Amino acid sequence: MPFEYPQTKTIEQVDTYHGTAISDPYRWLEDPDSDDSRAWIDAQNQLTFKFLENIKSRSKIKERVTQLWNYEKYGTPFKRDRRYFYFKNDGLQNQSVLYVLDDLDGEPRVLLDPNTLSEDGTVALNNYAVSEDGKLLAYALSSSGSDWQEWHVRDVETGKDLPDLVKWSKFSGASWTHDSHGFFYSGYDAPNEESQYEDVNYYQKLYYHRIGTPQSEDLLVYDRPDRKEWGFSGFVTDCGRYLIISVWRGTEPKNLIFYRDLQDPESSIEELIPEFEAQYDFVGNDGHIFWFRTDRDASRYRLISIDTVTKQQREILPEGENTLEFVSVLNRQFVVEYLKDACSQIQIFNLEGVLIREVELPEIGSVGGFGGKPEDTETFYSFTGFTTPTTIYRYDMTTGESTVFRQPTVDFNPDDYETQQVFYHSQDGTRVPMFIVHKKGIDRNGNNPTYLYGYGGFNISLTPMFSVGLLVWMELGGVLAIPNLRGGGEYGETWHQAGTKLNKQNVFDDFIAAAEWLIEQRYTASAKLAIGGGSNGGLLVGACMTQRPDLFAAAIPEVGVLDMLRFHKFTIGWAWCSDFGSPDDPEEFKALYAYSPLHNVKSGTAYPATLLITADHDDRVVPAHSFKFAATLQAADAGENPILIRIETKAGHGAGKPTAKRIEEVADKWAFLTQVLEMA
Ligand code: X98
Repeated sequence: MPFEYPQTKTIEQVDTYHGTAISDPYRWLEDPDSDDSRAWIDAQNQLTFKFLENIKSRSKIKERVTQLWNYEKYGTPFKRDRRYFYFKNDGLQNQSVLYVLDDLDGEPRVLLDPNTLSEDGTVALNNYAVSEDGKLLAYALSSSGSDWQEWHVRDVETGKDLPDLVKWSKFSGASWTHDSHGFFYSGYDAPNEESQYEDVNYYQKLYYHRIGTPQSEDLLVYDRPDRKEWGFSGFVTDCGRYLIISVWRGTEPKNLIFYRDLQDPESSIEELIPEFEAQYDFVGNDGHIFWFRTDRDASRYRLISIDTVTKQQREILPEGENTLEFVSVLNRQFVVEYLKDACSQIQIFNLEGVLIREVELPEIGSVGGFGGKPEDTETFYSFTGFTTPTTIYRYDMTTGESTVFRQPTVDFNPDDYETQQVFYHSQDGTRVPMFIVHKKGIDRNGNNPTYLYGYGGFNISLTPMFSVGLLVWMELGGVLAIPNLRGGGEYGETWHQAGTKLNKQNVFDDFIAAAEWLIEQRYTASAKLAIGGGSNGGLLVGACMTQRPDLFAAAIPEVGVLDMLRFHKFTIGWAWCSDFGSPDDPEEFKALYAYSPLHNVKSGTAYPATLLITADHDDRVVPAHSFKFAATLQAADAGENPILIRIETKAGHGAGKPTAKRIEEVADKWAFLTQVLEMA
């Protein structure tokens, strides 16, 4: 039986792009608050949730996800003065709780429990910074998953909030001056409240908030009314002397570096890297010698120093075979994370760049942490893999000894699973790595339900990680396949660029080639193959399902960018022109129009069973993308598969989503797939 979808009105809306007339009949869905849009959202959700509730396997899946999710999760501890701070989630708490230890042998105290801030867990801690003396916590809250942040300040000793409040901050951390008198942060002019989740974000400004004063008195540190696309992040060096200002222009991986000497009240802002020529990540400094991780003349990055007095640059770690991902300074040594075929490797070098030792890791996986101050001899790191729940290690920089600090117990046996990394060739011959994970001993009978997940953009690397959701998929007998597509950061900036702008089709070709390889290698068949991805990965899914509707049985595009002609008109969308190119450029328009999922839906085609996922407060990728794509697919589809859209309420792009909502969503996704892939 074909599906009966809600009636969706069409309007006459035609725009001309570089001589091509293109209609946009569902433009009215771009206003999520109109009566018509609200009625449409309700009707779609009713259809979707009715379909999902009727799936027999759903309650069992939800039960199992809940059971597995219920384990203690720790974050990596960090130290300020004599105090230790760490996050912990008991298991099913909607939001993790920030604890403080006044000294290592002391009793942990709750410093901030976001669960107390809303009934439903939709107020989340979005960012935070503890002052150098460990006495004050600046913390940013976000509501309903929005990117907007409100900064508050808490006294660590008493656990009480100070009256300070900073609003209309976005895309910002906080960095304290070492006198603990205040912190640097970034923000925007107050938006129109009615359209705050849609309006475009330009003209970011860098401010200093002085504790005990109202926001109206915050010091404007840097702004550029002549450069609407410039954004600023302010960072106080570990020595406390300098303010580093990194200037960004959207998600382009190139930035400027300015700095100011905070010791000298007469000092001005110095332009150390005055041109957008490469990426420069500030690593640390030894007086006036600043260290940077950079891709200047090094696609896979290298470590350099710049003498701010003589302006002389020196190379400390040259570009190597592996991608230099991250550097920190601890015990006056460099701790360096490399990515080797998308897996972490940790090496420690002295300040001259001489290798001291490697940190042995338990298996193929991903590392986080290694935070701390340049003089610290103790640090913490996390390790995770597809079947290894995140474990926290304490690391002694003087002996090189790792000891388990917190190891979670999760109700499954990792030995029942196998993880492998394969390499396949894409359409143009490029060798692409792919992780494949499944229960041990599955039959390569060409019939296993398979979830092919990708991202492919913005220099972001997909590295192994533990996820209860993915584990449940494998418990259901599913194969998990994650290729490291071009556009990602796995092999450096060249690999990233190979999946951007006029080369974006490479990303889709890599994903399609992964699907074809999995079929050829008899893991699965089209009838059992589902594709998924979120955000830029939602675009990936949208593009591939419209290019090859025959190749996949199911598609789950989450919070996707799907209208490639209008993405730049909402919130921070303009920032992604660095990867996508701009619809305003004739050549880039041609490339965008050729793959834009919304513009490549063909009437009379049978599309894979589709579950679009979005949320009403997603102000990173506005839900209009998913609304318009859903309406277009439903109108065009000639097959019998469901085309559904699930619109979460009081939720955003994903960050800060409460556990209860995450569990419901995973249960819905796997229930949908068990149904449409006919997994008995
Ligand atoms: C973003 O759009 C990231 C958004 N964003 C940030 C922060 N800084 C930014 C600077 C420039 C542009 C975007 C920025 O979150 C930030 C800085 C300090 C502290 C916290 C945040 N991203 C892309 C995205 O969301 C890719 C990943 C990050 N997309 C959605 C790309 C297409 C779909």
